[in-house]
Amino acid sequence: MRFREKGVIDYNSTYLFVTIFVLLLTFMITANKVVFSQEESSPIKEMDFSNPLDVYSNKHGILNVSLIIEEKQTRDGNQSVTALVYNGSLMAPTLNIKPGERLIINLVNKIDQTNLHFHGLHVSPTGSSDNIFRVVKSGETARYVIDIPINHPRGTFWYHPHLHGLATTQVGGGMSGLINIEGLDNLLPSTLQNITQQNLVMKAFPWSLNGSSGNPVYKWANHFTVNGQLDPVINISPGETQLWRFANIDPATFYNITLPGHTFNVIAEDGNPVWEVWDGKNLVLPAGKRYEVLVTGGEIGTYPLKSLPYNRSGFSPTSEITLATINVQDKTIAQAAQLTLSSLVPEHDLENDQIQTQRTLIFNGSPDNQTANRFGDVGTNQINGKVFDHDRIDYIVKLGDVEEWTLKNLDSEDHTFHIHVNDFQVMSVNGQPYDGHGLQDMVVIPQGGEVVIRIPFTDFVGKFVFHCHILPHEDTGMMGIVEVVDPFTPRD
Ligand SMILES: [Cu+2]
Repeated sequence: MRFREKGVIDYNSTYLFVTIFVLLLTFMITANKVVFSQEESSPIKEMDFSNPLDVYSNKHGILNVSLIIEEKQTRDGNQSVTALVYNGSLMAPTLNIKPGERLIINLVNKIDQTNLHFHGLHVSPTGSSDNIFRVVKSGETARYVIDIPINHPRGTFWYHPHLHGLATTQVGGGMSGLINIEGLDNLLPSTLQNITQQNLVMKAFPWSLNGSSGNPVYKWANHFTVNGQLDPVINISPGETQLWRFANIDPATFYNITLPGHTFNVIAEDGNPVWEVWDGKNLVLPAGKRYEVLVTGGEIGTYPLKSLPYNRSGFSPTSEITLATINVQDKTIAQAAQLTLSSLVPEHDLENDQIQTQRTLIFNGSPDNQTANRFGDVGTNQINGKVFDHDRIDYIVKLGDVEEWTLKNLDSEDHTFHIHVNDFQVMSVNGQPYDGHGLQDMVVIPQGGEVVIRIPFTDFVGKFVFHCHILPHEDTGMMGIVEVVDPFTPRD
């Protein structure tokens, strides 16, 4: 379904009457029972697990969309499940927009307080833009206006609520959707510009909100969906090259994906086209991570897109699971594309940039300081011995500075690092120099290890956050605030 601007249609009154009657009938049927077009493969009865709707900007360069948040009671086997959905579907709409355009969202909130974050976008963190300090109260409608810079990287991003303490249950309840900044294919050689593109959006269900003590708790999800479906079939021809967008928009699950007999040619990471294309046999996607890859169909047959066990986090499947089935079929004789591609954008290695400030951030859970939070978790997750405080600014950074941050993990499980607004380059992992392929907004901090990154703070002033993107860790304190200030403008 496309929300492109349509011309005026001149109905006569009979047509209009019939149209209104049909629409009313459709509404009455769907309002009474949420549509489930994928009943057999739907892990949760009576929820719509069909492919997400695609919405597009209009000819004036504006994408205007309403997101209505509702709570839906449903069942998973014998268990009662509360789902939190945008526009009635567990797969929220995919927002397709181009650099230089404006995204307007009317967020209609029919649940507890919430807000909205635009993960990975290089946009203003203030006012009605990507401002996670904003609170949208129950019953309120809030307007978000996001201006995408004309030079914004083309790639895959996503949106989700970002209210401290509620992020796990709201994202886990279903509230997350994809943003595609269009035009990545235009950076490919002409022979690859019209290839088939597919989204592979990973989300695990259900994250129950129902706790025995009356407090909501999250529980381990056991259904791993791709595009809202269990084990969907994805078609490709032998020798055909397709562009796949992998996105993990789950609150905490780590995936370690592989496709036997095939290689992923990574052309973008976290929405950043790479300056050096690289080949991966398997890709690790912690919650929040995106990779865009070229895949070329192998010999005719069916292949499981698998997630292999990833044992360095408490939030990953412990056994191998099949996420989707890749069907290589000889439907059309594809012309084998020449994958001589080496880069999509000019290299800008921050290795040679002048570093203004170095900082060290220590990530750890603190079992000695156990306090139960509202989710029933015990323990507090901290950065530099401090839990998140929305009234405390942890770091003040000058606009235009490049900083080097050393991220240390003292725990016996992996954490991740994500920062809003400005992406970073990974310089080293566990003391070994890292050959960065471009910028990224997510990195795994290995258990007991350390990662050094460099962050250019460009274009936008204001307050925003950095945190572990395992949302149960963020909700229990593993988050801090940075404020970017313009040294040439006096502060209030
Ligand atoms: Cu963590």
